[in-house]
Amino acid sequence: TLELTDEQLREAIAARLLTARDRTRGLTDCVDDGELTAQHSRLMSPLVWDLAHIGNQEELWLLRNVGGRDPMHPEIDPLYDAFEHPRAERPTLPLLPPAEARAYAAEVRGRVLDLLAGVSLTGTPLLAAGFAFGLIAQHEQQHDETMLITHQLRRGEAVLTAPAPAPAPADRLPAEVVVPAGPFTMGTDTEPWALDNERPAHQVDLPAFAIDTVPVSNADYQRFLADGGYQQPRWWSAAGWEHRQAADLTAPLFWTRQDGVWLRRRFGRTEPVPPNEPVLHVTFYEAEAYARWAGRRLPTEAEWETAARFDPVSGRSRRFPWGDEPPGAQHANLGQRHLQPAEVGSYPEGASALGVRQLIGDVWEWTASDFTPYPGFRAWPYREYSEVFFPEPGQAGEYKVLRGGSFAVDPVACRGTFRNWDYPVRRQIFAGFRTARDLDGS
Ligand code: AVJ
Ligand code: FE
Repeated sequence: TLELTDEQLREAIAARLLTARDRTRGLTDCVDDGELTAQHSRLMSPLVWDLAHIGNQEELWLLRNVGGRDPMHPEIDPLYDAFEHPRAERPTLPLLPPAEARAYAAEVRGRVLDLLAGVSLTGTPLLAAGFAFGLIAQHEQQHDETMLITHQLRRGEAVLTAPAPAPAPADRLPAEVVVPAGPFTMGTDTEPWALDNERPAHQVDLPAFAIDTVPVSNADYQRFLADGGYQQPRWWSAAGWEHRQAADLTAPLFWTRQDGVWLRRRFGRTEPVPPNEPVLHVTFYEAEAYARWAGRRLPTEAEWETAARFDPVSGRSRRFPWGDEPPGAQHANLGQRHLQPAEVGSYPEGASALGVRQLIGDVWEWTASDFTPYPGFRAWPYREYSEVFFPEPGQAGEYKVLRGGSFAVDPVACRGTFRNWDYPVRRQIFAGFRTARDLDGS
C-alpha cells in the first residue's frame, strides 16, 4: 500500500497525468496533420482519434462522473466511443481535426487539474487513493502504447528515436527455473489502482512446473524457422494451422529475408534481426507452435503470475517480481525509454524471487489462458473495460491473456497482477513469449 499524505498523493497523480500527456504529445507532435489523420493500418485508428478519445474518456470519467460537470461537446461522444465504431471505420468519421483534438484534450486536462486540487480522495470507492485519476492515467498510457504500435506500422522515414538498452550481463543463466507446487495468492485486493479484472485475490494450487528463465529469443525462434516449423502442421493447433495458411504466415511480422539473412523493420529502420533480443510480433498461434516444436508449452497465466510474484521464503505474493517497490530503470525496460526490448538475460535486479528474468517489461508474453473473470469478479467501475470481453457462460474464449508488459508500457499501467488480452491472431502488438513444461512425475 502507498503510504502517502493527501498532498503527496495529489502530486503523484498530477505527475502521472503529466507523464502520460508528455508521451501523448511526443507521439503526436512528431508527424504532420496528414499523418495524424491517415490510417496507417486497418488494425489501428488514425492517431488523431486516439488523441481526442484520450481527452473524451478523461472528460467522461473525471469531469462528468467525478466532478458532476456538464458535457463539453456532447455531439462528439459517439465518435470517440470505441464500441460504436470499429477501428477500420474511424478514418471516415467527422473527427476533430488535429488542432481541435489537441485543444480539446488540453482544455479537459486543465479542468481536471482544478478538480484534482479540490476533490476528496477518501470518500467514495471511485475516488479512494485517487482510483478514478489512476484509471485515466492508465487509460492514456494504454493508448500511448497503441499509438506506438501505429508508429511501428506506419511506412516512411523514421521519426522516433531512443537510446538502445545496455547489453545483457554475461552471466550464465539456467535455461529454466523450477517453480515448486503449492498454494499461491493470485490477483489482488490491495493494489490501489488495479483494474477490475485483476480482482479479487484468490488462492490457486498448482503442481510444480518449470518455466524459461528468459523470453524466447530471435536466435531461438530462427531455429524453429530453419527447421521448417512453418511448414509442419504437427507443431500447430488446428486453429493455428488454419490461420497460418489463411494469413500465409512465414515469419514474425516485420521480418523479411534477403540474401539468406533475416531482416527486421522497426520504427522505419531495417536491420538484421538481432539474435539476442526477445522475439517480437508473433501471434499466439506461432508462440504455441514454437513451444510444441521445442517439446514444451506456453505457461498458463496462473503459472506466469506464480513465477513472477511468489516469494518462497514468506509464502506471500509480491507486487512486482523484484519486490514491492515500484519499477525503477534497474528493474525493467518500461515506459518507452528504449524503443525496443533489451537482450534476453538483462535486468538481473528485476529477477523474481525464484530467479525468473524480464517478466515485467520488454515484451508482452502470450499465455495459454483465455481471458476469463476471476472467481468473485465484479465489473467496476464500468462493464466495457473488461466484462464485455469475457466469454458467455459455456462459450469458448475469444481472447488470450498476455502478461508482463512491453517496453512500450508505462509503469503506471504495469504490475505483477496486470492482465492484457487480445485475439490469438494479433501480432502488431509488442508480444513475444516464454515456454514452460510439466515436471516429470508431477
Ligand atoms: C487492455 C489493451 C486490451 O487497448 O483495447 C483502452 C485497453 N481499454 N481503452 C485496449 C483499453 C479502453 C485495452 N487493452
Ligand atoms: Fe480507450
